[in-house]
Amino acid sequence: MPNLFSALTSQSWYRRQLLQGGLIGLGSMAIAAMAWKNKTPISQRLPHIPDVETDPKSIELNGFDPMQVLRDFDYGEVSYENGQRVREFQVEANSTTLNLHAGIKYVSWNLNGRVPGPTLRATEGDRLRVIFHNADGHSHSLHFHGIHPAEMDGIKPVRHGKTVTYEFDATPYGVHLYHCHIAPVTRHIGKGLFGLFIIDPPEGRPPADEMVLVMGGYDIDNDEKNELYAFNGIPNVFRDRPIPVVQNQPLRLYLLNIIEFDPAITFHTHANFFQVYRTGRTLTPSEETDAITMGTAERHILELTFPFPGKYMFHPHQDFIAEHGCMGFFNVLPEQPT
Ligand SMILES: [Cu+2]
Repeated sequence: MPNLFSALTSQSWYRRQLLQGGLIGLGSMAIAAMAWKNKTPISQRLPHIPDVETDPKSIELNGFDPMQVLRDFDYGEVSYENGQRVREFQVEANSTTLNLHAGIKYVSWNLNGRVPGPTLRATEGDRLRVIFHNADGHSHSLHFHGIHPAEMDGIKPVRHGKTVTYEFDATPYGVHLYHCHIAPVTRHIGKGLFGLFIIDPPEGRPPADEMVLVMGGYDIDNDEKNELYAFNGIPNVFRDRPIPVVQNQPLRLYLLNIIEFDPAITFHTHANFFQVYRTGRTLTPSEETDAITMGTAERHILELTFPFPGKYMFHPHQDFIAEHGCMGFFNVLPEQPT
């Protein structure tokens, strides 16, 4: 039985985030120390991250576990050049078979063996160096959203066995995405070649239990319609294994819609409202709602806190999509008395 309220785990997790984000300093350590004693407002307290066990069956069936994808941020290998922080990322395209449903095997094209690919994360102003190796049989590329020169836009095919380096500065802060941009893009994205690309503002954001939710669709029979949908790559995982979170604790969702063929969908949370930071481009929320409409490639930061323990559903309100795999629950665990 895992210790769901492991202070040590949460502290080390948060410290690691600070270190990897390059934000650590005496000030933030002081905030951390005070917050741990609950002497600061809830918005500045350290998050309690429930331990989540990896599902060996998911690894065996698909090569990855969507529950791991949830809170996994890749900060790259950090170095400094001429006073600028450089983050170097390794991304490899390949093909793997996913078990999307009982009896439905699907050959995905993916990045680093998972759908979505790694969540690349940097701070505004960092230099990004993304080393992309194409180990797959088809030509692919990595096209980043954000602002960068044309030659780094990632629309040229990278052939099987070739390696290219995309290099540019991280700007503007927000929640972005990257994806393969080889035609037909519907097919290359639909088969799994996409991921989130988070650029933190220089001043950071308040502590929260942060997680990644990527909504994707699968056109199993090549009829240009999706038959299955998923959060983080595998249908119904968070329906069958609700995401543990803690009562009265801020949650920050980095949410992307990368569903092809369906022009737009919504994202809805049960029994709660969330704050919306459109494209993550603001530090204060612009809207509060419980259902937000997102076209393909739209992404937002959503923040919410559950005041009551229990299981709460989340899903697109195009209910066909929810009923075909894009549905999950938060399992809100009671807050421990302090
Ligand atoms: Cu591709």
